[in-house]
Amino acid sequence: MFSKAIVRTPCKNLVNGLTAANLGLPDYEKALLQHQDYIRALEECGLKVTVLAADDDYPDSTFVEDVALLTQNFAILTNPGAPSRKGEVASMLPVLKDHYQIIESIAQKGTVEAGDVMMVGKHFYIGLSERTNLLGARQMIHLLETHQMTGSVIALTDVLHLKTGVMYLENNNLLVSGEFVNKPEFKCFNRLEVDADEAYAANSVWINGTVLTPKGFPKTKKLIESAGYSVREVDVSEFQKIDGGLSCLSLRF
Ligand code: CIR
Repeated sequence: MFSKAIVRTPCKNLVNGLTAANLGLPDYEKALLQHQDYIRALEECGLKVTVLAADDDYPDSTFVEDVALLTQNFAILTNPGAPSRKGEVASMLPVLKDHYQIIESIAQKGTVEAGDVMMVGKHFYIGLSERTNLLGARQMIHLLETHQMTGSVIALTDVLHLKTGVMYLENNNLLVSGEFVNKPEFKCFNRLEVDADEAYAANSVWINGTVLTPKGFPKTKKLIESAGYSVREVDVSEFQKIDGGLSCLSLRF
């Protein structure tokens, strides 16, 4: 169960966020409204939400999930692989100090964006992507092992981050799309396969029994409901335009 979340208000400079999507520029006012509803959804799931101020120096800074990995006992500040995002880490440190006594870091040359890190109990799958390299993943596994947890790497080629295409919904249920459908590493899970034309919704988030799912993906909503979850839709269309998924808008712990 989670009790808290951290989010960061989108900045005006959001329109300059990194993207490979061909969906046009985000509408800032709409993004702000969507972000407010996202916060409401987290609160409906019982989370106390810390809302950080917008930071125009970093267009992608609303995607807080990428800059830290939060576990029950300790936190790890990451080292984003995207050069324009590295500076986001410094301002997360004082925030985490309010919640954690132990804060580890990924050191230079090793890169990790925590959108590539999927928690399954005390095990963490780490995607090797354009943003997360083997050196960073090994550092993270070492840190996890130091704290009685484990990690393993997963190769990926088609999506930005691991959790863009696969999400653990607890109770052994794994939402999978595209290249993750037949990954041998995930054979042990009850896989819920997201249709290719709704692949964006593979990034849905389990929070205390409810699954937050992006609005506008009816087949995936039904799929998740049929697995026994209640679903809360959140419209995140403006974040999708800059490759942002639902999960990357918050740190949950
Ligand atoms: C980026 O490319 O870094 C941002 N525009 C989107 C980050 C999305 N993060 C995530 O899926 N974990």
